[in-house]
Amino acid sequence: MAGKVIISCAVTGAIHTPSMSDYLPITPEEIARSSIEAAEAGAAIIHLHARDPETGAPTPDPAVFARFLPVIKQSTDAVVNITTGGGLTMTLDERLAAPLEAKPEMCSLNMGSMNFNISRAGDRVKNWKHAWEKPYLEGTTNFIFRNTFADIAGIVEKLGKGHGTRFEFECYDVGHLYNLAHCLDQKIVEPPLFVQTIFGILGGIGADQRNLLFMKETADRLFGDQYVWSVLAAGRHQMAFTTMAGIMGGNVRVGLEDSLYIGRGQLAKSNAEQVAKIRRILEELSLEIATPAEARAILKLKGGDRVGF
Ligand code: KMH
Ligand code: ZN
Repeated sequence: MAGKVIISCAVTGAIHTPSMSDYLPITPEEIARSSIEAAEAGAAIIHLHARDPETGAPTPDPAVFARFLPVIKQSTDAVVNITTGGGLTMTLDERLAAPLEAKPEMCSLNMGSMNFNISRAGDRVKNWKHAWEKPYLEGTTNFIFRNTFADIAGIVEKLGKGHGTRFEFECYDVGHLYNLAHCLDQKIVEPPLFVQTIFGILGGIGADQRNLLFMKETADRLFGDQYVWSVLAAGRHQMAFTTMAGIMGGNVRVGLEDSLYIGRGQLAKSNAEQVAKIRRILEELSLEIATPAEARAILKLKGGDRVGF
């Protein structure tokens, strides 16, 4: 398994809004179909948020998740990873409602409180489809994405200890790596740690190549062989950063949550298109793609038959 690259695909997220791309999956049927296509294209892990089927607004409603989770499970072998970050207006209890019902193999776990400014994400939009979109984005100039140490420990307690869920540790800056190292030191979290280093969110570390090296060096120093490294980068940096991660021995995340584009000025028509592109690049570089079973073994996951959906 050594050297196999795990491709994660984050299919819809809570950053992009329906007016930014007609290809963003919104309804449970669209989210299921897009996830299945991404898995067929080579994604071993599907990272999921839910949206209100009418308005496309991010929703924490477990009933909406329940409309696509079983469909994905029945149609693919991919690891289902549910967000605990939710959407930018949700309380922590709301963020945890669906994961606690679904008890998935994997959940995201955001490793620090931070500014999370996506107010410019809609700059190219000429016609807004829904009234919520513009204020949702503009409101993030005054938004703190809350993830205190107590919040983090509580999530691990409820989902990790409670249901055997393991985590995609979302690290948006160097300090988040140190927060995770503290949790490892305190035995709050257990290795192997799946560390998702994130570049290019306004409020986190910038998408500068030297930062990629710096985050990797820091993670190596803090976690040694106790971690599995993955990279995502926002917007136009997505493919370059994931390619560099592959070359450096890391794993990658793509998907319309992180970027709506497939090339310069060209909207991606599906999540699968992005998965196929990074797969093609990695295979051209003689790297091998991990299957879901290999991803489960690498990350020590409990298995797709031990979830609540
Ligand atoms: N939206 C990404 C930058 C989460 O879902 O918990 C990070 C993310 C957060 O995926
Ligand atoms: Zn997410």
